[in-house]
Amino acid sequence: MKKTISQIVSERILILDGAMGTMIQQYNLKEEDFRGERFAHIPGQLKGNNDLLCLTRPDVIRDIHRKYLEAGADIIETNTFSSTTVSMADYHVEEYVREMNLAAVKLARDLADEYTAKNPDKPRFVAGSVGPTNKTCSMSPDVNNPAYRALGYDELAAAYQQQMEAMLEGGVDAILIETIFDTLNAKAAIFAAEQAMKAIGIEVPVMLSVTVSDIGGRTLSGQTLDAFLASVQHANIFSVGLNCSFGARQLKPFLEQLAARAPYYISAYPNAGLPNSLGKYDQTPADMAHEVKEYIDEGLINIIGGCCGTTDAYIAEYSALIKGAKPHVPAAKPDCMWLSGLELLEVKPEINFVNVGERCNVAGSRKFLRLINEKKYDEALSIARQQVEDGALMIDVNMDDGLLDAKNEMTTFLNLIMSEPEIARVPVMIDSSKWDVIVAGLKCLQGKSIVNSISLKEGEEVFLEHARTIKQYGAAAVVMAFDEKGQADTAARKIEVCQRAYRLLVDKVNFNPNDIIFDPNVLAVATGIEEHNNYAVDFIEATGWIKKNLPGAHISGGVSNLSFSFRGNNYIREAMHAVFLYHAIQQGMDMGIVNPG
Ligand code: THG
Repeated sequence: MKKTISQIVSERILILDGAMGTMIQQYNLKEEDFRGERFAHIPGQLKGNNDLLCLTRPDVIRDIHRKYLEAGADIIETNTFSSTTVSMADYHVEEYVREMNLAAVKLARDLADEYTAKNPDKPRFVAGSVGPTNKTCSMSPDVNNPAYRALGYDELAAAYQQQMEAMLEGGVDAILIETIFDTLNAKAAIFAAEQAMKAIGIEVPVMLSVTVSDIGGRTLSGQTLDAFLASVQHANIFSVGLNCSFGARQLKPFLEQLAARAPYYISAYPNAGLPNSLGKYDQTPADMAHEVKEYIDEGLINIIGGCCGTTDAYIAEYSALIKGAKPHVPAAKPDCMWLSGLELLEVKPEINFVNVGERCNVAGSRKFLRLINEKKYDEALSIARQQVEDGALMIDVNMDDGLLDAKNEMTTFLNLIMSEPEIARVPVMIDSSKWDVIVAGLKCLQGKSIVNSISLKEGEEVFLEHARTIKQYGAAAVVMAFDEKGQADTAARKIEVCQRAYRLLVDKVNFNPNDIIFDPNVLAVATGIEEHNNYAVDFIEATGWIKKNLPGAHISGGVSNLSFSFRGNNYIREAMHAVFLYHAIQQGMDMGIVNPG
């Protein structure tokens, strides 16, 4: 039986192939080569549509794969970087996407198998190349309309799923989502990979490779690598790494950063140095090998290859370098909650308390409601910005108002936030009692967010379904102490509901316990009704119990609810909140929706 990538990767460093584009250039192909007779009728230019060569000049692609296999590559990538309807629409050939992927996989598969048969001790693998497409889900192409998106999450995920289903049918050994410049595109690809694997009934490892666009080590969409890791934490990932961006030397500090934190195998396929003034890469194979050797000597990697400018001559250098080298040992999984916007927010015991800004809530702020009603988004954004300036580590966004199109407003506002780096820095809590509003929100955010909220109000089935969806989109969840019988008010009821929800989430959904945030209901006290007077104490008691008995789970609450009876009297309200938090934090409350000002 041929060993799988997963079996071999812990034994030795694997060699991935080099660039496809650079190699294709060497064949000096013409428009007729790309077009063939088959695509004579397609308008516009087809030259440059490298993926189409799988259909029109398969001999060229086969030749390139063979060169890389000869050079010692363990893994070759299919020539499918742009083979999605989204990218192929530019060339008017989107209807051929499935066929392109099937043909591309077959070319690589046949050759890989041929080389494996020749030397079974060195099995060769095929990774299905999945590029970021030519559009971004997190940014607007229109400077005058920052809420606009040229591509939506659903459309992109559907395109990826079509591509990946063909790849799986063709027999790839892995799916490689590469040159990630926008984490939201990557999340749509991960989502699609899971759907495709389910539909086809074949599971293969999913590999991720990010490209950083500046020396600060951020993606084009502005995320740090640590924030990126939080965003994809929900997925079943085999390896993560970096490609393109820079040469091996310039990439190294970022690779170190990934290798130190990512609980996956690490890959790298840098460019052949930095491009010269003509855009050409002139680092020699020996120079590049010298730089790559540092990665290997320092135990940073498991999979090494090449990107722009590299050829089989570069890849041929690697066999000698990896001989006897120790593969990287993945970092341990985090034992705390990771959240992210453009930056990482790690919620660990040493962090005393996470302030979640409450003011971007149409039900909690008359001013915010008015601004959204009047479509004064600039001013509405300044409320978000002010909260972050005042120390909010996250912001809660709620558009639930009977007279608003909540789904639309949520999408617009979250898209706008993404264009404001000072706000987008922090993670978002998507607050709605309407499920479709929450899902719409999840499709806008590249970071790892919190869904606010789910509960057992409508029974176990709906609860489990919502939890599974949240997990699939990669978010944490606020779980309200609410069940079929209603809102839990006493400590005993709060404990009963939270314990039941915890068991369902952990046992049935395999939800990460660190991603569960219980909200045992901060209810208003001193309302004049006697039964309400112990509500705060009940919350605090339940908090202590949950913290001790439900490992990993966090505790949050809407603090301002406590003092609703004293609306207008902020002096009293603030004093009540301070006393409440003093006791609740001692019992383990570690998050709270508050007015950070
Ligand atoms: N748990 C969870 N989510 C929540 C709540 C909760 N989301 C909403 C709410 N409760 C928390 N947010 C607020 C926001 C504002 C106020 C209270 C809770 C508030 N607002 C002033 C008032 O109504 O007096 C606003 C005055 C104004 O500026 O208009 O008190 O419990 N998971």
